Amino acid sequence: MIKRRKPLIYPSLVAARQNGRKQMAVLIDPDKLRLGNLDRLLKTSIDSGVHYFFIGGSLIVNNMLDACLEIISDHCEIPLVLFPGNSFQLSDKADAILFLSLISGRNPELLIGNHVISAPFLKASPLEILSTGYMLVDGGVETTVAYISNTKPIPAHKDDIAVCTALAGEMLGLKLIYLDAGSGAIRPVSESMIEQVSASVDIPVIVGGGIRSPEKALAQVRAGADLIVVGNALENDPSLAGEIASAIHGYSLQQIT
Ligand code: 1GP
Repeated sequence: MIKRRKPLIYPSLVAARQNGRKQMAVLIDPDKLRLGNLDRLLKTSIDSGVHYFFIGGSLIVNNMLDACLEIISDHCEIPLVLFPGNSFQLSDKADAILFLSLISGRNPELLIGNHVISAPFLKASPLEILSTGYMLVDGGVETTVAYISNTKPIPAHKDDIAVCTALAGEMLGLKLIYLDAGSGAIRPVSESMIEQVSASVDIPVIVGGGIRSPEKALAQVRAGADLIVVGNALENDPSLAGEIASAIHGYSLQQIT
């Protein structure tokens, strides 16, 4: 049996939801890595207290996954969570994996098929398995995930569909809900949808896609997001990670005091 390196992530996500402490993950696509930018992004993330790195992408262009995980874990103790675009993006060099079921879509391979294929590898690995109801929401532009997954996102204004989908995911035993407008979305998930979904379920709610400013991140945590994911906007401006993390820490402090 391989020993886990770091404390489990799920209890910390649940505790954060219960006590109103909001969290932030920086999404790194290993295939879009430019080493200069990665150094800056790591330094900013460490200095500003980013909670997690999510690692993954929709395509495998350079097969940099293991190298990326090694570089990050050589620099810091921030937990590394795989956010796999497909069942090839697996590595036991991470700490955990979002075991995503694409519950907004009706593609059986992404609801259960890929999970069957990867289950034996994951069972034997030291990875913490975070079963996640992954919900794509229309972000105003067709995203890579929507195209590759061959699924339609939930229309941006259909809060009721999002609520029912999240409820069904929770009832099926999924441990997290991830509302994603998709990387590079023009229109992030609406505050109204986040508010209604977050109020309907007890499990932690992750929100990502198109977040480009501390103001938008704050609006989303105020609406009920427990964990904000930011990727695309940091590729050209790693310092933004620090600004968004400060805003989220500031909000969490206000809730506690
Ligand atoms: C995408 O939620 C993530 O799956 C992050 O989106 O890259 O637009 O920040 P961005």
